[in-house]
Amino acid sequence: MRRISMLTGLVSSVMAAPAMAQGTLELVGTPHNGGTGFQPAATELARDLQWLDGMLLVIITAICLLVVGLLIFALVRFNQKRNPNPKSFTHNSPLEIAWTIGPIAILVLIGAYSLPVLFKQQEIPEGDVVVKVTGYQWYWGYEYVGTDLAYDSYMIGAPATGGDNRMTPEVSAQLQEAGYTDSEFLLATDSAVVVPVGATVVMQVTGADVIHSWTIPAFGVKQDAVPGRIAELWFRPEREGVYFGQCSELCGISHAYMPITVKVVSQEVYDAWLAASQEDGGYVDVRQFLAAS
Ligand SMILES: [Cu+2]
Repeated sequence: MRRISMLTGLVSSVMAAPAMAQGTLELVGTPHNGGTGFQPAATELARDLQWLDGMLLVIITAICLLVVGLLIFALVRFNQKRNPNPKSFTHNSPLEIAWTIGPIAILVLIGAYSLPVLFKQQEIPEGDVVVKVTGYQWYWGYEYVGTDLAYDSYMIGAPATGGDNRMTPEVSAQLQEAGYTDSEFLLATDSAVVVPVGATVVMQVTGADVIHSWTIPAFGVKQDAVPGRIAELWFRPEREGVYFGQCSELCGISHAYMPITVKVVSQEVYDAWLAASQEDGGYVDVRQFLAAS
C-alpha cells in the first residue's frame, strides 16, 4: 500500500511538474499527447462556444445518419430488381413541404442558440483593464490604456531574443530561465499580457503592417488585427494560469513564430506588477510578484 501511494505520489508530482512550471501558475492550452478537443474553457464565452459546438455536432450527426439511412433505403427498396416498373409521378407536395420546412426549422433552432453567443462575444462591455494589442511582423506589442506602460512580446527563440526560430541549447536555457520547459518552445514568449482574474479585460486589436489575428482559445476569443482599424474583443478569465495562443492569420514567413502568452494572476499580484512595470518603464517579470505573494 505504502509503496503504491509513494509511486502514485511520484507519478503525480512528475505529471504536475510541467503544468506548474510557472511558479504557482498552471499552464493551460499546451498540446498534450492524444489531445483532440478544445482547450479547457477559462471564460463563460469559451464554455458557451464549446457547448454550441457540441450541440451542432449532435444535429450534424443526426442529419448525416438520416441522409445515409434514406440513401440505403432507396437503394434497397427501389433498385431495378425489386422495382422493375418505375412509378412515373413527378411531384409529391406533402413531401416537398416537409423537406422545405424541416431544414428551415433546424436552421432557426441553430440560429436561436448561436446568435446570443455571437452577441455576447461581440457586444463589448466596459473594461476593468483595457489593453491595446498591435500585430507586427512577427511579434506583438501591448499598451496598457490609461497608463504609460507599453512593451513588445517575442517568442523565446525568435531572432529578437537571439535565436533563429529553432530549438538550441541556448533557447532551452532561456526557456528554463523564464520558468518554462522545452515543451513550451514555440508557445512561450519573453513577456506576456498580465491581467487580473475575474476582471473584464478589453483588448483593442490592430495591425501595424499586414493582417494578423490575436487569439486565446481557452478564452473563446479571436480577432483579426487589421492595419488602420481598431477592433475589440473581451474576456473575463475565471482562473489563474498561463494561457497560450498563436497568431491566426497568415502574415508572412515567420507567422508560425509569433505566439501569444497571457498570464492571469490575482488582483494583488496584478496591482504590484503594474506599479513595478510602470516604474520600470517596461515589462517586469510577473513571477517575482507571484513568488512574493
Ligand atoms: Cu501571423
